[in-house]
Amino acid sequence: MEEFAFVRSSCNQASDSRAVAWRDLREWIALVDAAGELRRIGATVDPIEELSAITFLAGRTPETPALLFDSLADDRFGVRVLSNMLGASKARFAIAVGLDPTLSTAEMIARTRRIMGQRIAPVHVDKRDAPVNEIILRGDDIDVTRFPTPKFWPGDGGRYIGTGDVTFTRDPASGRINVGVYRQMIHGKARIAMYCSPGKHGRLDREAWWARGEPCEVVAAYGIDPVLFMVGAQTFAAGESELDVAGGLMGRPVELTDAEYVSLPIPARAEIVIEGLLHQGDNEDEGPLGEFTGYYGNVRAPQPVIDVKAVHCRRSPIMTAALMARYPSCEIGAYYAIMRSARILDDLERIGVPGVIAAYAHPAAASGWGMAIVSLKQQYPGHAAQVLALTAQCPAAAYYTKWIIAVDEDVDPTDFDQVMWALSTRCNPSEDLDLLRNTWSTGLDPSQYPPEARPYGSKVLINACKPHRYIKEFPQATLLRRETYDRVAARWAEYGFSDSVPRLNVFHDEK
Ligand SMILES: Cc1cc2nc3c(=O)[nH]c(=O)nc-3n(C[C@H](O)[C@H](O)[C@H](O)COP(=O)(O)O)c2cc1C
Ligand SMILES: [Mn+2]
Repeated sequence: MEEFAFVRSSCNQASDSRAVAWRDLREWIALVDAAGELRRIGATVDPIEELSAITFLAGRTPETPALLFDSLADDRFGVRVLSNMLGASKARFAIAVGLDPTLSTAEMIARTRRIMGQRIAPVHVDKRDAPVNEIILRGDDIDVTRFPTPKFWPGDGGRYIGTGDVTFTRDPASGRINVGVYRQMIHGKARIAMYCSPGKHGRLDREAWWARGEPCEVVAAYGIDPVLFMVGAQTFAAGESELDVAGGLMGRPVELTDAEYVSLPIPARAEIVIEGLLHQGDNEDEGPLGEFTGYYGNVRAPQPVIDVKAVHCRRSPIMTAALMARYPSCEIGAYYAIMRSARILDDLERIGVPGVIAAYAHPAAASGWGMAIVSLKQQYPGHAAQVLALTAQCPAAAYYTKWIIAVDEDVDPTDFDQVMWALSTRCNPSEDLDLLRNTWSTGLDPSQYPPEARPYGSKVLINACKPHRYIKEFPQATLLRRETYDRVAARWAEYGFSDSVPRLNVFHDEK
């Protein structure tokens, strides 16, 4: 059980000498290729619906490698597209953050808590040393429509250059640089509409600039390494820069360099970067886009446009494209589940509730947003109900999550079969379910009508722990004796099994 235990994660500085073995997307691709985690597709592929169809079909299992499309129809610049970069793969997440890819999901969550608590500030490199400056386009030379940009789903509103992207904005008051993943649809040679939902930091920054009567500077990268992408996709505190979190996760600083037009820095080793301005009132119709829910999201509506002032790219740049679809074909997969689960455990530890062992937000539940499962060692009456209520509303889990399930310490939340067993044998629905109403949710959840009701959600708290009142009388689970397990494990090959013996965490207890 040790690997499920809380790992203290309160250190705020780099406290180990661990640094990842890659510096940018290309070096990371070389590592995943060497690990058998990359498939190159040499056939010429149409970025309009064919690239996404291949990604969707190939991605129907979590083991599918990342897909590097070397040849796109009608492309004259040698652009390549990487899809399923991280997807549902634990191994590629591990390679990105320098963890052992063979760790179990529960172990990865524990290690992720440790490294996600570290902060390393970015470093500045000279413009001339920045690979992203191999090609720089300004003024009339800018034409983003020449990139072989995917259209993913038949009903999408256009070509989405920004899906596997990151966007930098600055808070005018504090100077903090935010990194967010916000979708971006092409409208013209130098016009890209960006959708940022209410409350997102990029949107708060933009509104703060406009309130001062000034345009909002943005930098967006459309070919980016997996760690900046992952931290851009997670919610950190509004005042915190995801650049420092990325540095902590990598064990080395993010490299930034000066831009051509805006005062924001640009990521020095990115593949494709644009700089531009968001002017208040300059909008274009944007959307819809097939989303992580498996449905088209918001209807077509006016969104602010990036007025592109400069384009930077490497030669034969690699665009990162994130397919949004039902798990496991979705780019919000294993890494998101691991990081969200780590953050839920951080929140519960900060609140100080005792006995919490593990947590998991399974990616099949709408990319980890739909469900959170927490295991605990029940220590007092009402303990499970307390853990359920706190999990439901802690900052890391409150958004969207509809199903909050508590299980005992002998049930591994990362193993759906075990959770189903607990739900079916320890939960009595007439006693063990509670409802929360009018909770924080999203317009992308299509389960409520009329649609205007949607930003408000509801949550069910499911106590699938042994009933605490009868915990002493509750039947013992059928478990192996430790000695028997050890004896059988030692003879496993002798019996003719070629695989390794299954690991067990709990054994028969004589008392
Ligand atoms: C592939 C992908 C696409 C996303 N698209 C959007 C989007 O279009 N608009 C949005 O507001 N959030 C989107 N998100 C979620 C945000 O990136 C996420 O909420 C993140 O926390 C935003 O950063 P912030 O907390 O600094 O605002 C997307 C996430 C991923 C992984
Ligand atoms: Mn942020």
